[in-house]
Amino acid sequence: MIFVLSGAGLSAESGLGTFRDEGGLWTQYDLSEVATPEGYAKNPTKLLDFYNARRANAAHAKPNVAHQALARLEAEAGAFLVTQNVDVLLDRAGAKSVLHMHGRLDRVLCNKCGARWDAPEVMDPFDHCGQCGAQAVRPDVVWFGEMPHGLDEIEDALSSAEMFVAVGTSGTVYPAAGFVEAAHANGIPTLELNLEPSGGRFDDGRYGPATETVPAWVD
Ligand code: BV8
Repeated sequence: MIFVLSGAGLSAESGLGTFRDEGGLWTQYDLSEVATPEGYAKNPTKLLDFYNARRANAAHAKPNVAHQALARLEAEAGAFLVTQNVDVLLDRAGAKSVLHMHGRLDRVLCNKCGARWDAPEVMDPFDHCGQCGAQAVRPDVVWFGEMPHGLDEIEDALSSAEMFVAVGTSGTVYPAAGFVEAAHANGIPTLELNLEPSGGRFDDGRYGPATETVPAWVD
Protein backbone atom coordinates (compact mmCIF):
# COMPACT_ATOMS: atom_id res chain seq x y z
CA MET A 1 0.00 0.00 0.00
CA ILE A 2 1.06 3.64 -0.40
CA PHE A 3 1.37 5.49 2.94
CA VAL A 4 0.38 9.18 2.54
CA LEU A 5 1.11 11.66 5.35
CA SER A 6 -0.56 15.05 4.89
CA GLY A 7 -0.09 18.42 6.57
CA ALA A 8 -1.54 21.90 6.43
CA GLY A 9 -0.31 22.50 2.87
CA LEU A 10 -2.92 20.03 1.61
CA SER A 11 -5.70 22.34 2.84
CA ALA A 12 -3.99 25.67 2.12
CA GLU A 13 -5.80 26.11 -1.21
CA SER A 14 -9.11 25.42 0.53
CA GLY A 15 -8.45 28.64 2.39
CA LEU A 16 -7.29 27.12 5.68
CA GLY A 17 -4.14 28.66 7.15
CA THR A 18 -0.91 26.76 7.48
CA PHE A 19 1.15 27.07 10.65
CA ARG A 20 4.66 28.07 9.73
CA ASP A 21 4.36 29.82 6.40
CA GLU A 22 4.43 33.58 6.29
CA GLY A 23 1.36 34.81 8.20
CA GLY A 24 0.75 31.26 9.42
CA LEU A 25 -1.16 30.42 12.59
CA TRP A 26 1.98 30.10 14.71
CA THR A 27 2.98 33.59 13.64
CA GLN A 28 -0.40 34.96 14.83
CA TYR A 29 -0.82 32.95 18.02
CA ASP A 30 1.50 31.80 20.78
CA LEU A 31 1.45 28.02 20.36
CA SER A 32 1.97 27.49 24.10
CA GLU A 33 -1.24 29.42 24.85
CA VAL A 34 -3.51 27.75 22.29
CA ALA A 35 -2.12 24.26 21.59
CA THR A 36 -0.98 22.88 24.95
CA PRO A 37 -2.85 21.47 27.98
CA GLU A 38 -1.14 24.14 30.09
CA GLY A 39 -2.53 26.86 27.83
CA TYR A 40 -6.02 25.42 28.20
CA ALA A 41 -5.74 25.30 31.96
CA LYS A 42 -4.41 28.85 32.13
CA ASN A 43 -6.84 30.55 29.77
CA PRO A 44 -9.53 28.22 28.39
CA THR A 45 -11.45 31.08 26.77
CA LYS A 46 -8.44 32.21 24.71
CA LEU A 47 -7.78 28.66 23.57
CA LEU A 48 -11.42 27.99 22.72
CA ASP A 49 -11.66 31.27 20.77
CA PHE A 50 -8.76 29.93 18.67
CA TYR A 51 -10.48 26.60 18.03
CA ASN A 52 -13.94 28.08 17.59
CA ALA A 53 -12.54 30.34 14.84
CA ARG A 54 -10.71 27.45 13.15
CA ARG A 55 -13.76 25.18 13.39
CA ALA A 56 -15.87 27.86 11.68
CA ASN A 57 -13.25 28.31 8.93
CA ALA A 58 -12.99 24.57 8.41
CA ALA A 59 -16.77 24.14 8.29
CA HIS A 60 -17.00 26.71 5.48
CA ALA A 61 -13.97 25.39 3.59
CA LYS A 62 -14.38 23.00 0.68
CA PRO A 63 -12.20 20.00 -0.13
CA ASN A 64 -9.95 20.82 -3.09
CA VAL A 65 -8.85 18.60 -5.99
CA ALA A 66 -5.86 17.39 -3.96
CA HIS A 67 -8.15 16.03 -1.22
CA GLN A 68 -10.29 14.43 -3.93
CA ALA A 69 -7.28 12.85 -5.60
CA LEU A 70 -6.11 11.31 -2.31
CA ALA A 71 -9.63 10.02 -1.64
CA ARG A 72 -9.51 8.36 -5.09
CA LEU A 73 -6.10 6.88 -4.31
CA GLU A 74 -7.55 5.35 -1.14
CA ALA A 75 -10.58 3.97 -2.96
CA GLU A 76 -8.75 2.68 -6.04
CA ALA A 77 -5.33 1.72 -4.71
CA GLY A 78 -5.93 1.19 -1.00
CA ALA A 79 -3.71 4.10 0.08
CA PHE A 80 -3.35 4.55 3.84
CA LEU A 81 -4.12 8.22 4.59
CA VAL A 82 -2.66 9.70 7.78
CA THR A 83 -3.22 13.39 8.36
CA GLN A 84 -1.76 15.87 10.84
CA ASN A 85 -4.60 18.22 9.87
CA VAL A 86 -7.55 18.62 12.20
CA ASP A 87 -9.90 19.73 9.40
CA VAL A 88 -11.93 16.83 7.98
CA LEU A 89 -11.60 17.85 4.33
CA LEU A 90 -10.20 14.46 3.29
CA ASP A 91 -13.25 12.76 4.86
CA ARG A 92 -15.53 15.28 3.16
CA ALA A 93 -13.77 14.54 -0.14
CA GLY A 94 -14.91 10.93 0.27
CA ALA A 95 -11.98 9.24 2.01
CA LYS A 96 -13.29 6.46 4.24
CA SER A 97 -10.49 5.61 6.68
CA VAL A 98 -8.43 8.70 7.38
CA LEU A 99 -6.24 8.40 10.48
CA HIS A 100 -6.46 11.79 12.21
CA MET A 101 -3.27 11.54 14.25
CA HIS A 102 -3.66 15.05 15.71
CA GLY A 103 -7.39 14.72 16.29
CA ARG A 104 -10.20 16.64 14.62
CA LEU A 105 -11.86 20.03 15.00
CA ASP A 106 -15.40 18.73 14.56
CA ARG A 107 -15.30 16.59 17.73
CA VAL A 108 -14.96 17.27 21.44
CA LEU A 109 -13.57 15.01 24.15
CA CYS A 110 -14.28 14.68 27.85
CA ASN A 111 -10.93 14.64 29.63
CA LYS A 112 -12.50 12.77 32.53
CA CYS A 113 -14.43 9.85 30.98
CA GLY A 114 -13.05 9.89 27.42
CA ALA A 115 -16.46 10.35 25.77
CA ARG A 116 -16.32 11.97 22.30
CA TRP A 117 -19.11 13.67 20.41
CA ASP A 118 -19.70 16.21 17.66
CA ALA A 119 -18.42 19.66 18.56
CA PRO A 120 -20.98 22.44 18.97
CA GLU A 121 -20.46 25.42 16.67
CA VAL A 122 -19.09 27.42 19.58
CA MET A 123 -17.46 25.69 22.56
CA ASP A 124 -17.75 27.22 26.01
CA PRO A 125 -15.07 26.57 28.67
CA PHE A 126 -17.72 25.48 31.14
CA ASP A 127 -19.40 22.87 28.99
CA HIS A 128 -20.41 19.76 30.92
CA CYS A 129 -19.83 16.25 29.60
CA GLY A 130 -23.17 14.67 28.60
CA GLN A 131 -21.87 11.29 29.71
CA CYS A 132 -20.30 11.88 33.16
CA GLY A 133 -21.34 15.47 33.87
CA ALA A 134 -17.78 16.65 34.51
CA GLN A 135 -16.75 20.14 33.44
CA ALA A 136 -13.82 18.58 31.55
CA VAL A 137 -14.74 19.09 27.92
CA ARG A 138 -12.02 20.06 25.42
CA PRO A 139 -11.46 20.09 21.66
CA ASP A 140 -10.64 16.58 20.42
CA VAL A 141 -7.24 17.64 19.10
CA VAL A 142 -3.74 16.52 20.15
CA TRP A 143 -1.76 19.34 21.75
CA PHE A 144 2.00 19.61 22.13
CA GLY A 145 3.18 17.17 24.77
CA GLU A 146 0.16 14.90 24.19
CA MET A 147 0.31 11.49 22.55
CA PRO A 148 -0.85 11.51 18.92
CA HIS A 149 -3.47 8.94 17.91
CA GLY A 150 -2.82 5.69 16.10
CA LEU A 151 0.96 5.40 16.47
CA ASP A 152 0.87 1.58 16.60
CA GLU A 153 -1.29 1.41 13.47
CA ILE A 154 1.01 3.93 11.80
CA GLU A 155 4.11 1.90 12.67
CA ASP A 156 2.51 -1.28 11.30
CA ALA A 157 1.47 0.49 8.10
CA LEU A 158 4.92 1.99 7.60
CA SER A 159 6.51 -1.46 7.98
CA SER A 160 4.29 -2.94 5.25
CA ALA A 161 4.05 0.09 2.93
CA GLU A 162 5.59 -0.04 -0.55
CA MET A 163 5.99 3.76 -0.74
CA PHE A 164 5.89 6.79 1.60
CA VAL A 165 4.53 10.12 0.36
CA ALA A 166 4.40 13.37 2.37
CA VAL A 167 2.00 16.04 1.11
CA GLY A 168 2.15 19.68 2.28
CA THR A 169 4.03 19.28 5.53
CA SER A 170 7.07 21.15 6.81
CA GLY A 171 8.33 18.08 8.67
CA THR A 172 8.68 20.11 11.85
CA VAL A 173 6.46 18.26 14.31
CA TYR A 174 7.34 14.88 15.75
CA PRO A 175 6.66 12.01 15.73
CA ALA A 176 5.10 12.66 12.25
CA ALA A 177 8.31 14.32 11.06
CA GLY A 178 10.17 11.08 11.77
CA PHE A 179 8.01 8.87 9.52
CA VAL A 180 10.16 9.53 6.44
CA GLU A 181 13.22 8.22 8.30
CA ALA A 182 11.25 5.12 9.30
CA ALA A 183 10.38 4.67 5.60
CA HIS A 184 14.08 4.89 4.68
CA ALA A 185 14.89 2.37 7.40
CA ASN A 186 12.27 0.06 5.87
CA GLY A 187 13.91 0.51 2.48
CA ILE A 188 10.89 1.96 0.66
CA PRO A 189 10.91 4.90 -1.80
CA THR A 190 9.95 8.31 -0.40
CA LEU A 191 8.34 11.20 -2.27
CA GLU A 192 7.56 14.75 -1.17
CA LEU A 193 4.76 16.86 -2.71
CA ASN A 194 5.16 20.41 -1.47
CA LEU A 195 5.45 24.03 -2.54
CA GLU A 196 9.18 23.79 -1.88
CA PRO A 197 11.62 21.27 -0.41
CA SER A 198 10.91 20.92 3.32
CA GLY A 199 14.46 19.81 4.07
CA GLY A 200 13.36 16.27 4.88
CA ARG A 201 15.32 13.36 3.32
CA PHE A 202 13.16 12.30 0.33
CA ASP A 203 14.24 10.24 -2.70
CA ASP A 204 12.05 12.38 -4.97
CA GLY A 205 10.06 15.60 -4.86
CA ARG A 206 7.41 17.31 -7.00
CA TYR A 207 7.09 21.00 -6.18
CA GLY A 208 4.16 23.35 -6.69
CA PRO A 209 0.67 23.85 -5.25
CA ALA A 210 -0.95 20.65 -3.98
CA THR A 211 -3.91 21.16 -6.32
CA GLU A 212 -1.44 20.66 -9.20
CA THR A 213 1.13 18.19 -7.85
CA VAL A 214 -1.24 15.77 -6.07
CA PRO A 215 -3.73 15.07 -8.91
CA ALA A 216 -0.82 14.92 -11.38
CA TRP A 217 0.91 12.31 -9.22
CA VAL A 218 -2.24 10.34 -8.37
CA ASP A 219 -3.59 10.24 -11.89
C1 BV8 B 1 4.31 14.14 21.62
C2 BV8 B 1 -2.67 20.68 17.31
C3 BV8 B 1 4.71 12.53 23.31
C4 BV8 B 1 -3.89 20.57 16.59
C5 BV8 B 1 -0.44 20.12 16.62
C6 BV8 B 1 10.57 13.90 19.24
C7 BV8 B 1 9.69 12.82 19.41
C8 BV8 B 1 8.41 13.04 19.93
C9 BV8 B 1 8.01 14.33 20.28
C10 BV8 B 1 8.87 15.40 20.11
C11 BV8 B 1 10.15 15.19 19.58
N1 BV8 B 1 10.77 16.40 19.52
C12 BV8 B 1 9.93 17.36 19.96
C13 BV8 B 1 8.78 16.79 20.36
C14 BV8 B 1 7.64 17.50 20.94
C15 BV8 B 1 6.65 18.02 19.93
C16 BV8 B 1 7.28 18.59 18.69
O1 BV8 B 1 7.42 17.92 17.69
N2 BV8 B 1 7.63 19.87 18.75
C17 BV8 B 1 8.17 20.54 17.58
C18 BV8 B 1 7.60 21.92 17.46
C19 BV8 B 1 9.68 20.48 17.66
N3 BV8 B 1 5.73 16.98 19.55
C20 BV8 B 1 4.64 16.78 20.35
O2 BV8 B 1 4.43 17.38 21.36
C21 BV8 B 1 3.69 15.69 19.89
N4 BV8 B 1 3.39 14.80 20.97
O3 BV8 B 1 5.46 14.28 21.41
O4 BV8 B 1 3.79 13.27 22.56
C22 BV8 B 1 5.23 11.37 22.54
C23 BV8 B 1 6.22 10.65 23.12
C24 BV8 B 1 6.74 9.59 22.47
C25 BV8 B 1 6.31 9.21 21.21
C26 BV8 B 1 5.34 9.93 20.63
C27 BV8 B 1 4.79 11.00 21.29
C28 BV8 B 1 2.32 16.31 19.53
C29 BV8 B 1 2.36 16.89 18.17
C30 BV8 B 1 0.95 17.40 17.79
C31 BV8 B 1 0.82 18.82 18.22
N5 BV8 B 1 -0.39 19.40 17.70
N6 BV8 B 1 -1.55 20.77 16.35
C32 BV8 B 1 -4.10 21.82 15.82
O5 BV8 B 1 -4.39 22.83 16.48
O6 BV8 B 1 -3.95 21.77 14.60
S1 BV8 B 1 0.90 20.24 15.61
C33 BV8 B 1 0.65 21.28 14.29
O7 BV8 B 1 1.80 21.14 13.44
C34 BV8 B 1 -0.51 20.89 13.43
O8 BV8 B 1 -1.16 19.72 13.85
C35 BV8 B 1 0.14 20.66 12.09
O9 BV8 B 1 -0.53 19.71 11.38
C36 BV8 B 1 1.46 20.18 12.49
C37 BV8 B 1 2.50 20.08 11.43
O10 BV8 B 1 2.54 21.25 10.69
P1 BV8 B 1 2.34 21.14 9.10
O11 BV8 B 1 1.07 20.45 8.84
O12 BV8 B 1 3.58 20.57 8.50
O13 BV8 B 1 2.15 22.66 8.72
P2 BV8 B 1 3.27 23.78 8.52
O14 BV8 B 1 2.59 25.09 8.51
O15 BV8 B 1 4.40 23.54 9.47
O16 BV8 B 1 3.85 23.48 7.05
C38 BV8 B 1 3.00 23.69 5.94
C39 BV8 B 1 3.68 23.03 4.75
O17 BV8 B 1 2.80 23.12 3.62
C40 BV8 B 1 4.96 23.72 4.34
O18 BV8 B 1 5.95 22.74 4.03
C41 BV8 B 1 4.57 24.50 3.08
O19 BV8 B 1 5.64 24.61 2.16
C42 BV8 B 1 3.50 23.62 2.51
N7 BV8 B 1 2.49 24.32 1.70
C43 BV8 B 1 1.93 25.54 1.92
N8 BV8 B 1 1.03 25.81 0.95
C44 BV8 B 1 1.02 24.73 0.12
C45 BV8 B 1 1.94 23.78 0.59
N9 BV8 B 1 2.17 22.61 -0.02
C46 BV8 B 1 1.46 22.36 -1.14
N10 BV8 B 1 0.55 23.21 -1.66
C47 BV8 B 1 0.31 24.40 -1.06
N11 BV8 B 1 -0.59 25.25 -1.59
